[in-house]
Amino acid sequence: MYEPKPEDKFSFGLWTVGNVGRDPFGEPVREPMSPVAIVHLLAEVGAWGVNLHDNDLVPIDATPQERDRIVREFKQALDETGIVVPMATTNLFTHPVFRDGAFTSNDPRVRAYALQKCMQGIDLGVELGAKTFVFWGGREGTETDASKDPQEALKRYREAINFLSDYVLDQGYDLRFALEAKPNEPRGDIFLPTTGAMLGFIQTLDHPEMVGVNPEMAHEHMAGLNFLHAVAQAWDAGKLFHIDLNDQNFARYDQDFRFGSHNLKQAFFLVKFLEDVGYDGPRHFDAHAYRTADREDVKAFARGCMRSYLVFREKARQFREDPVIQELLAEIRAGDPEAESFLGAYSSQKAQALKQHPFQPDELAKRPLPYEALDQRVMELLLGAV
Ligand code: GLT
Ligand code: MN
Ligand code: MN
Repeated sequence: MYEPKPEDKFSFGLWTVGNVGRDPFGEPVREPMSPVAIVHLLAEVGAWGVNLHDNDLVPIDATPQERDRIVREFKQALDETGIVVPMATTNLFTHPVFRDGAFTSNDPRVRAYALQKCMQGIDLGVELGAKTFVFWGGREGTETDASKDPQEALKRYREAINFLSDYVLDQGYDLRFALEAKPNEPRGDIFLPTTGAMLGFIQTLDHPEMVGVNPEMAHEHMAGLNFLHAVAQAWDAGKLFHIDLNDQNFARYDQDFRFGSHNLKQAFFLVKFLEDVGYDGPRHFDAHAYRTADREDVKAFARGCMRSYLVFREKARQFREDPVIQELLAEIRAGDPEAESFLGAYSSQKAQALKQHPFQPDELAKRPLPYEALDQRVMELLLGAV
């Protein structure tokens, strides 16, 4: 019941299971794994897909011959295992050239280099079968606002995404973009810090239909926000092109914990939402194992992400079938035909009738809202007490 299946579309980045455990205070704790070895590990644990940055696979200084050999060997591992590449992206943050950003760098040579790197990353992603291309602008930001005009930065950001959209169209690629927000880290303040900000920005682009979002649970939590609400807004806008599932303590650095490891309730309501609306895109775990983990424990981490998703999916089914919850919800959500006749689309007749309607707010305020009982029942369902 909790075994991952290809139709669950569970994917991991090369950078996630391959994470060597370096942090700002300490050296790597795990041996690096080759991309081919990671593909085999993912197949072993039952994943469906692998995502990558250009340089997770092809080193930034590889010759064209080396690139072709690496890609050939990687494709062979994909063929052998049946693992697919649903998403690709560009590393615009590791090399020192991007220390002041890529698309928003103050140096036009860096901005142009970033575009070149993205076009090559897009070519690579398409060659591997990716249908989604993510942009995470971790270095697009400032430590001091003396350094950049934020409006000019947005203009540069927009021009870059427009340029690359036109490149995709020009090449005839079947590829959509997904913008991933994060409030801070590595920059002091990153531009377009939340999924909501990204959704607003997308509407200012030349090809908004090609561009959606890749919300990450940990990133919204870093900003103290409700991830489910961000995802719901993205879904409502038709923009949930991809999703990064993980976990995170609020108000911390980017922890990228195993999905379901920390905020059980948030994870549950998120899975329930994705299942209820019928989201059928990749379920990408953008997380990494604790720094204490060895290779076996990394597998436990990867299996844990998928298993937790499936447990929450089963809990969502139980939620829908639980008589106590459904009875409480029926009571809470009971309609009122007269009041409903005032709602919905405007008409001047309706407005006049509504203005004259004698409401009794004191009476309305007495309606029971047993949210305590409801929440307790949900908690007991999650904890296995019912
Ligand atoms: C980096 C970041 C992630 C992004 C990846 C895509 S890279 O690991 O922390 O949230 O999704 O660029
Ligand atoms: Mn993260
Ligand atoms: Mn992410």
